[in-house]
Amino acid sequence: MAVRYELIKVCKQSGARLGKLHTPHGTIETPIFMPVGTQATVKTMSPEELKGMEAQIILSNTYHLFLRPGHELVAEAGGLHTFMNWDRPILTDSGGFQVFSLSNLRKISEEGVEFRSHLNGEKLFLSPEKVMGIENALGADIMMAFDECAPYPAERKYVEDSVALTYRWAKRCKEAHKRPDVQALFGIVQGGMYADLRKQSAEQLVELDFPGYGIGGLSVGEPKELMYETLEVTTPLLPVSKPRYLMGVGSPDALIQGSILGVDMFDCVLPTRIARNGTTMTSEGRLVIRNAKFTRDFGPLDPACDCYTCRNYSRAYLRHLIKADETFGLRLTTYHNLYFLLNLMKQVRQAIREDRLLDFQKEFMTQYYGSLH
Ligand code: PRF
Ligand code: ZN
Repeated sequence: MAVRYELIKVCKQSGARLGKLHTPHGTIETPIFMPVGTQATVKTMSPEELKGMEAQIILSNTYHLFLRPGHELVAEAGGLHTFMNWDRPILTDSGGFQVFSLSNLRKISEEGVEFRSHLNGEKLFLSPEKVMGIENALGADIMMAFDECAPYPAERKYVEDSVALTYRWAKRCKEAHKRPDVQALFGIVQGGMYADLRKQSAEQLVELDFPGYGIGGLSVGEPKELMYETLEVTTPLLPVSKPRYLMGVGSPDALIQGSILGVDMFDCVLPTRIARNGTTMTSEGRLVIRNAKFTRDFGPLDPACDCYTCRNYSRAYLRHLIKADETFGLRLTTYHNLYFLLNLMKQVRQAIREDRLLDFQKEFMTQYYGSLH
């Protein structure tokens, strides 16, 4: 078995889980936020910088690396870890989401998905077997099964079929996975916002006995309350002894509430994406650094933050760099935003340790959103 989850404790106040996930490239502490490195790089950050902010695991994408530069090339380089010079754990998503959100002219069949590349229009095909071949070639510590993520809203009949297909594909993924001793394959629970379909999907996947479970199909445009309700009926159906990963979710409030509902892993492009247009996350909420009111603000971006950016540069300087389209500005805001979320999760883990995650949530929400939401 490539990964082993160790449950350290459950927060007496909130029910959140504190754990460790042991992988071939080291142990990560959970709940955890995983920075996204779609193209085998976390945009603008070097691996040394990621280590400096204490990133423990990063995520990459099968869909993108399959299109460019191709998984054979990454394998030829010695795998993704060597190719990108990152020696800590990596998780690869399967493309089950990207193929639906990015590619053109998708045709889904029992066999797989035919689509056109969003880069050059080339006609391509992905099946569970093909995706396992790609993820085995990339060599991440954790690989995700090929699933179908239903859109929101979606008719019940559509979601029923998508749950059934996701199950059959998960079975085929498990059979096609060549290196279960060094790469852990996680199944993905779907089911849209239908509680009974979530239950069906979770039961089917648990029966296949994966070393961990993704929770997919959430944060696809539904109201946040509905996401939490759906999550609340899903996590109790998953084995206590296995990690749960809420896919594509990473706003500060969702990281805390997701942890409370029993999630161990999160990823999201939000911190890195908004950083590049000058939006930052601070202890007092979002701050848009381009704003004219920061022209002569020579104080740090976030006085409560001790990251490299906040220790060394002013809001005025960051504003200047971002307005002048300077690369260094993108790097500084990206560094801070990632540090902010990694640090938030560190505080979440400490609060679980001390059985006070609900108190922490209340404090954080008041400070960050100015209310309890
Ligand atoms: N499936 C996969 N990747 C994902 C999702 C999913 O449902 C989501 C949904 N938020 C993000 N990334 N394979
Ligand atoms: Zn900072």
